[in-house]
Amino acid sequence: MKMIFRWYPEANAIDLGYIRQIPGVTGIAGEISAGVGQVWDLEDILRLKNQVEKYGLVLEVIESVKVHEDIKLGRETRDLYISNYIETIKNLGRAGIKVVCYDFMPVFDWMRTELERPLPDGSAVLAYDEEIMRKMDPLREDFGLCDWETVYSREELAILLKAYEGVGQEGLWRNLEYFLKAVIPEAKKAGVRMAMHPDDPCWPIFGLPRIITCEENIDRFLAIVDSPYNALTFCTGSLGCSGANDLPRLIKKYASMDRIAFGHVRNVKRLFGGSFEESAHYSRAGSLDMAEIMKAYFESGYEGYIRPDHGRRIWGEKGGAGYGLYDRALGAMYLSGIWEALKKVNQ
Ligand code: DNO
Repeated sequence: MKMIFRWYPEANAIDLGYIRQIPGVTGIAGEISAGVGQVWDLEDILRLKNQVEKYGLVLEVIESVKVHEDIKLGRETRDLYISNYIETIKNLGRAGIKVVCYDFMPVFDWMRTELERPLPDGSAVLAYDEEIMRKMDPLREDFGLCDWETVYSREELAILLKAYEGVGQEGLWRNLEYFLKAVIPEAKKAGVRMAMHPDDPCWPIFGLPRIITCEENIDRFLAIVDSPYNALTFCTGSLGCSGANDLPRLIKKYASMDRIAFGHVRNVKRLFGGSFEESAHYSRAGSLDMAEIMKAYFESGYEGYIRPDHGRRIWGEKGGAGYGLYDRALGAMYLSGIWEALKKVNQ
C-alpha cells in the first residue's frame, strides 16, 4: 500500500513541505488547472512533477481529469473531447503517471447541503441532509454550495439539466460505454490505469442520473472493458453513504480481481433517512469500521495507492472544504497505524 495525499496546486495551496512531514506519506495525487476538455501539456505535467519531487514526494496519481459534459451527454462534439482526453492520458503516461482518478457524475461532483456543520467537539464537517436536498434547486439564486455555481453560469446549468432529461440512466450507461471503449485501450498503451470514482452520494440527485453507486452497477461498469486498466477509485465515503454497500466485502472482491487502482479511505456517519455527515477517520466517529476496511485491503495483498479523504475543519484551520491539512494528516496516520498493526499481527 502506498499512502498518498491529495494536493491542489492553487495559490494558497498547502505547503508540500508540510505534507512531506506526515510520516508514511510518500506522494501526492495532483492535478493541473486546465479547463475541462483541454489537452494537458506535457511541459505543465512535468513542471508539476518536478515541483513535487523537490520535496522528496512522488507524483504517480492524478486526481482528477474531468470528463466533459458533452461526453456524458453523448453530444456530437464528444469525439473531439474524447480525443483530447486521450492526448492528456498519453502525456500523463509519458510523465510516468500510473493512475488517473476520474468520475462520470453528471454536472455535479460530490454534493453536500452544508459545508461547515459544527460538531459538539468544536470541529466542523461537510454534511448532507436529505430533507434540505429535496428542496434545493440548483437554478435558484441562493444555490451556492460547493463551488459548483462558479463552474457553470445559471443559464448553462439550465441547459445542462434539461439536456440530461433526455439521457436517463440507460443513456448515461451507453455514453460511458462509448467513452471507455475509446479511452481504455489507449490508457493501456500509455501505461495509465483509469480509476473511476463512485458517485457521491451514491444515488441520483436533482433528477440527474447517477450510475456508479452499488455492486451491481460497479460489476456492470467493470465488465464494459474487462481490463485492469478499467479500474476503480474505491471511495469508502461515497459508497458508504448507503448502508447497503458492504465495503470490506466489496474491497476484497474488487482488489482480488485487480480492479482497484486507488483507495479513498474515510469514514462517514449515516444519519436518519439518507442523511449523513462526514466524521473523523476514526472508526468510532462514524458508521464505518475502518480496521475492517484496511484489513480487506491488507488481506487482498493490495499494493496500490491509498489516500485519506475529506477531513474535518479543526485547530482553527481555514481553507478548501474537506481538504485542509490537519485532519487529513491525522487520517493518514491513523490508516498507516492500522496497516502497521495488521502487518505485525500477520507476520
Ligand atoms: C471528492 C473527490 C472527488 C473526486 C472526483 C474525481 O472529494 O474524491 O471530487 O476527486 O470525483 O473526478
